[in-house]
Amino acid sequence: MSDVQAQPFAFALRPAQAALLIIDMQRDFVEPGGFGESLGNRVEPLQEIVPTVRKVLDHWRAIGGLVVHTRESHAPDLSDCPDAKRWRGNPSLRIGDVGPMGRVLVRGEPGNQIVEALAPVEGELVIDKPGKGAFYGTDLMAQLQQRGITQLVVMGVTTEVCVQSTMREANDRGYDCLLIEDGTASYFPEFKAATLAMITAQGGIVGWTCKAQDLLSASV
Ligand code: C5J
Repeated sequence: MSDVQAQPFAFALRPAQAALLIIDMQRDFVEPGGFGESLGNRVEPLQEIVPTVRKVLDHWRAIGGLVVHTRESHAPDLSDCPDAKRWRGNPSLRIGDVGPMGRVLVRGEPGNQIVEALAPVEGELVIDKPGKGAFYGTDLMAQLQQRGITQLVVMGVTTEVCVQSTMREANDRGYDCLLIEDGTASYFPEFKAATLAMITAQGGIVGWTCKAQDLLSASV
């Protein structure tokens, strides 16, 4: 067990029972021309975290830890995409429409792939999730239980949407979550800051946060 210097207090990491969970680092959200940009967002804040996410990923691979990647995605017939999600707002591209990287948020399309620098390797889990939380409509919990995982080290995008939703779902299922502050990003920096604050408030009501370097220094 290693104590990671974290907020609101040290996180007692047990690497053999911890998974690295990387949320939705897919081209749709991170690259220009994708869904995120079509919603009017600047993708640069998401691109900026890629080197840090890669550094932590390399470290986790080196210590032999379980890596789980998620992708927000829907079946080609959109049977798992509620109308309420598809028809909300007035975006230039809706889920399922054809954009510069293929059909938006549809499984198997180019835009739905994890960005090249973080591409999954053999032995890593890839969870396709139709919702914002990674536990909804997926077998993530069963996969974690099979491997004796009780702690989640979390990175990815976006901080206040899929990352936070996943951490809250994980809380309700009994997992301790440590979010890497410089390994997560939002299109709205103020939402990221608010999310980090609300996660650690009230004695870590949702979980812990730390810098990537704090994790790297502790889990050797
Ligand atoms: C969004 C996500 N922002 N991965 N998805 O719709 O946070």
